[in-house]
Amino acid sequence: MYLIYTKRTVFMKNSISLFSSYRFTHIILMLIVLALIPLTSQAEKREFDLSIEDTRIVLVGKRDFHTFAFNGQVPAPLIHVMEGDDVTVNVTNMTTLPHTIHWHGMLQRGTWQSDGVPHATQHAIEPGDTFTYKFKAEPAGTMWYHCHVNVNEHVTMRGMWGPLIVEPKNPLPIEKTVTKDYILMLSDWVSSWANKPGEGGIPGDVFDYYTINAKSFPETQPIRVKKGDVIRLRLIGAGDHVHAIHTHGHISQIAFKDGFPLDKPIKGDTVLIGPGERYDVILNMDNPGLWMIHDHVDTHTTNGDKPDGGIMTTIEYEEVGIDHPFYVWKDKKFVPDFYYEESLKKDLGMHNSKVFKGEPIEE
Ligand SMILES: [Cu+2]
Repeated sequence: MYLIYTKRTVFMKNSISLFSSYRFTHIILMLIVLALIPLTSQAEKREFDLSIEDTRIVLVGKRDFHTFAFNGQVPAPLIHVMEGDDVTVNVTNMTTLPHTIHWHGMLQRGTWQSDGVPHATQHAIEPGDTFTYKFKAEPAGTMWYHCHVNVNEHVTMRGMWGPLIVEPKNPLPIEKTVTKDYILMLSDWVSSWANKPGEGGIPGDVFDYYTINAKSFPETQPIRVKKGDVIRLRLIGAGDHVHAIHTHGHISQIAFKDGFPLDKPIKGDTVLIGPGERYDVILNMDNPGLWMIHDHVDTHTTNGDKPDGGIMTTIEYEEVGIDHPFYVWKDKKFVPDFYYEESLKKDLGMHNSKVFKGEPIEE
């Protein structure tokens, strides 16, 4: 009995000293955590205004399209925010048809009524009305936004889509190596509906134009690099077709699917991307030359009934230059920001881009 008592006393004494040292450590840790809170979890509040406007854009040559363009541009403005930010977007519909915006990829935890689906989460925004979306930017990654009304027409051939890039709080090592960042939104168009807003997008439609950021080759733009660059291509399937994006002369490392990092990047030379999907592909620029990037669905490299066109571009290395007699773009006027590469370097926020601005259509 005495023995037991002694053991218990010793045990209790040890427990008390353990407890107080534990409590001391605990308090110190709490103080450290409290001191770090303003640095780590300061969610910015960001508020943006988007209008939806009847706008005429040109895909290539004389091939124009009546679109319902966000802030009068196709693709829509870049929305670039930090993971965890509180985002508010006021959307004003200046067209004659109802619309919504779905924030594709956002989890909308606790904000399901900002998911932008007519008949499920809200009444569609009627002409002349404004609707406010509020959500937390999560998860991080390459996301996008698009109308969710009559998607077969509004998304497929009225240009109602744009990039939503949510920067991760803790970027992966592979992301930190990137020197140049590009967004490529892929879509498909049916020219017979080009100037019939409110119609189109039905089974049996004949798709005959294919675009990157709403332009068909040769009116797309090159990707200009130098040896040693590491480029990130953020591919976004914004249309109705599957695309097989083939890059010549380089190893494509698929590092993210729908914004989520893969445990190990998948290496390849062709990336198959379907409607709604995103793939972030990282490539080391280690092979100076002029190299094609194109859709390997061969009919997607035509404009109407004529090759070459559609989803095609090139990687141009500074080291080899463009002054070669055979090179299709040797005299081309270079337009920076065609892949949002300039906008992505700006401070976080929403960035309109003159490159994508169309002509207003007066009713
Ligand atoms: Cu719409």
